[in-house]
Amino acid sequence: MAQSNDTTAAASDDGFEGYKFRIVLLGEAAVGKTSLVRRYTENVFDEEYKQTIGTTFATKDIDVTDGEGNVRTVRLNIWDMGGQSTYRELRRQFMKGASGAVIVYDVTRPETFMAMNNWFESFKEVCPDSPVIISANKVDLSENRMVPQEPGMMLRDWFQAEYFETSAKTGDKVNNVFTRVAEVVLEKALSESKSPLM
Ligand SMILES: Nc1nc2c(ncn2[C@@H]2O[C@H](COP(=O)(O)OP(=O)(O)O)[C@@H](O)[C@H]2O)c(=O)[nH]1
Ligand SMILES: [Mg+2]
Repeated sequence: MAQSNDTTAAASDDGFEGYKFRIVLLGEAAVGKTSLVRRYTENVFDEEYKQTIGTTFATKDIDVTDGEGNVRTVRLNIWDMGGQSTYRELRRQFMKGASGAVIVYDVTRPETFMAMNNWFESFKEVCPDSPVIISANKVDLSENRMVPQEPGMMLRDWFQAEYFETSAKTGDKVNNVFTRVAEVVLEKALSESKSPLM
């Protein structure tokens, strides 16, 4: 299931008609990947850190306006990788077939910023054509912020990715990240599909 129907527009076994995209959350441990997914899909936040064991999966249907102004319902299948991400082969399997990635760092921990390039490279190795969005997370912790905006902008230019400063705690820009991912991957799928849908 994890690797099928990534950009399939036709009706499938779950009865959903429309575009479905597999989106992966990447980044170092405890940067807030699970929290961002939970904020986005359930609108909750938990202060307590529970390490994600295995991968978790969430799904959300959203209406996205395409480049021609048509509203389309898009299903995001959002995958959040847990602690096994240190195993290269598992990481590759996890990324395989992803339409896009959200790569996350924690603005209070520079080492998580330093690891961004590694995540980006390994994603591009597996999914060279899939877009990436950068999330500079935990911006609510302004007193403890160690990574200012400028290095984030450099990453954005380097990755040619959009950059959002997010807080899973307050919800700041969390919807923007996922809405933008959906828009970008939809545009890409539409521009690639030779025959029109339905
Ligand atoms: N203050 C603050 N804490 C956060 C934020 N996002 C996550 N956390 C906390 O950081 C810890 C790790 O979050 P988690 O989502 O489990 O990280 P993951 O390992 O990347 O999935 C948890 O204690 C969360 O409550 C945020 O935006 N602001
Ligand atoms: Mg997690």
